[in-house]
Amino acid sequence: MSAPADFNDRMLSLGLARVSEAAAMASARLIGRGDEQAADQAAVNAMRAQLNRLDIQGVVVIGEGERDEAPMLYIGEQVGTGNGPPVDIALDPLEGTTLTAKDMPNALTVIAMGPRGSMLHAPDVYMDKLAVGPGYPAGVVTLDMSPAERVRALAAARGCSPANITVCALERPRHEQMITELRRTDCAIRLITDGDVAGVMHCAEESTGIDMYMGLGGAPEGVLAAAALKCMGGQMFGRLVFRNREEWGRAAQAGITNPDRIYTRDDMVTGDVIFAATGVTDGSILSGIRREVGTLTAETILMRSKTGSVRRMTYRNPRQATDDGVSGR
Ligand code: VTB
Repeated sequence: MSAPADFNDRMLSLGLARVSEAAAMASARLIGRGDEQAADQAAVNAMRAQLNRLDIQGVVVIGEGERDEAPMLYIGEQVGTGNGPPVDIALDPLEGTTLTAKDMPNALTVIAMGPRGSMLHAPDVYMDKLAVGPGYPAGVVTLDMSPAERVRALAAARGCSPANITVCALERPRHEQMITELRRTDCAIRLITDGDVAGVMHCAEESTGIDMYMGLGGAPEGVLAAAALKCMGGQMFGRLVFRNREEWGRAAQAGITNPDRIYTRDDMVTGDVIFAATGVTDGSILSGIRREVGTLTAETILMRSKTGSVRRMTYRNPRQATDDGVSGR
């Protein structure tokens, strides 16, 4: 058997880009139509159809929920032709269904692939997340620091004042105290309504102006964000948050033994990974789907952790402007 780190990632990466492109193309006709579910389903169908064309023995480890509640791309679903390397797949066919339905910025389709057993099987609970971009000493900020301490530590490492630090966080009542504390440091806060995979990725792209991401969001999205940062560079930490016994029970079932464990980026994604995301609505990392008469154009970011390579690809397709985007021969 080949070493677990070698899963033909170089060849598979273009296929992965096709998968995320197809999902974005399919959800394009549902941008701004107020129907989250339809947008999600279109993305799921297209992603699944393309995934099943890849020569992999794929298993979805981060997906659209449990088998009973998700008709497709549920956790444990096998995808691919069955010929090829055994791989784990983490996906979110539409990260930001509300953003898509309301035509708000930063909706993405996201997918990551690594060798079997290389990704944390995160249950669908919250994760307390903290991320910074590349170039800082290890542990420059930690989950154990208070939000204000993190801002001061990052500012010191950057050689600037806290006023020059921008933090990104989900705008939620559960973050009120954190935001009040952050405000006292004089830092800037970019509040987002949804989509914290993009939120974390912002930290690794200087042009977004975001220095640090923090707060509670979905644990599955945390693993996807860790995969992205593993390719782009940067640090990420996550601690699962259980609101009740039922949530902890689900985590235990997924194999989690220590409820207080702090996962680093490399604990969440232990092997080499490839990652693709395609913009659905315009955002600070990717342009959204552009519709022109007769064509749809999509922008995809395609990355490999082994090499740290980051590609941006523009894909124009004349056919999918008229059909449902699931095709593609
Ligand atoms: C989080 C976040 C996602 O939805 O899961 C959020 O990680 C749900 O949080 O990026 P709430 O329970 O507070 O709504 C997203 O923002 C979008 O799926």
